[in-house]
Amino acid sequence: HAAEAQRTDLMTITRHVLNEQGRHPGSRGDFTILLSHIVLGCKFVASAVSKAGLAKLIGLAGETNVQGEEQKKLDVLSNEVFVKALVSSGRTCVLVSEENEEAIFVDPALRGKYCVCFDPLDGSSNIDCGVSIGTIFGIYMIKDKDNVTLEDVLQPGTDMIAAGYCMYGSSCTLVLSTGNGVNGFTLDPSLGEFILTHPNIKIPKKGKIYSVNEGNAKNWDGPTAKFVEKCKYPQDGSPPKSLRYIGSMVADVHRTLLYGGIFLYPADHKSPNGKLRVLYEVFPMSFLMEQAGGQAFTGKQRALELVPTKLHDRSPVFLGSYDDVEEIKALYASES
Ligand code: AHM
Ligand code: MG
Repeated sequence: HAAEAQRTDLMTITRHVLNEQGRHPGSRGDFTILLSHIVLGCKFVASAVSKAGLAKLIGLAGETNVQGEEQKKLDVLSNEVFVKALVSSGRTCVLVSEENEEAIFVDPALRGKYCVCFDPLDGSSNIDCGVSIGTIFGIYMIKDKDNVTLEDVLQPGTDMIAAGYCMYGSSCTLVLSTGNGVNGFTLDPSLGEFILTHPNIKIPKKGKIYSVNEGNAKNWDGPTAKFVEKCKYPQDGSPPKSLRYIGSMVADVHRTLLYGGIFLYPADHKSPNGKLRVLYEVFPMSFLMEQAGGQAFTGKQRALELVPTKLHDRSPVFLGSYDDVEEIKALYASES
């Protein structure tokens, strides 16, 4: 009867977070309110993404529509929705978005204590062919909301209090950690609610998959090249690993989290800091990996211990199963 009970006793994301927050004495529901505004943004994007093909045809987004009005691209539209949802929550004081050069300081009248760093629509080059894309977010608490500066945003990932992503794929999945493990929720479109479907996600200790853009191989450094060579031609009698690379970070990380393995966006001679952005790509995903029992490494240090100096700083990243990340760490250690 357990399954029957689950079907009628729906654990929505709001209920889950309220339960979690209820354990903190003095909690006033601010985080729950903030999250419900993030969830609203995710639902909007999910709906827009599912109509993206149609929209092209009938002009909902993209080019000029039938009325001849300029329509916004999906990533620009998604960004506006998230910024407005976050500001109107009354719980944020500063926002960092991949789409905005500068940080957004919320009007003092609407200020709350949270800082949210986000990529509203990551992997947007994949939209036109229907491949999974996602939203990534990391949340910090600000010390003094009346005196907030850029410095408050340039905190190490270890200071994050929550992180997550929403993947717009064959189903819409929101994966969240508030620092107490990782949980996955799937959008039930008929209810418009995210329901807990993946409680307490733990990444397998060792994986059978590696995920990297091998087209960059000629520019890789020694340890990355050696690691990938070992994935393909293991010397210890183990079978070679499979390669999976979607080119959409949320989808590649989601698979890594559920199936195990390692995702790499390394440095190379052309991009010495890799490609992915620290505040809203590397940090949230590293936080989730650690919370699921995996690791995240930059080639030099634990990824979450980086201290960004600029809003859109980049860093190489190797994240995934504990043992697989140990291997790349050993290769970098033996090189220096
Ligand atoms: P974007 O923010 O411009 O969409 O770029 C980020 C994306 C990630 O989703 C993905 O992991 C990476 O770029 C793929 O890069 P590449 O095409 O160089 O392999
Ligand atoms: Mg991005």
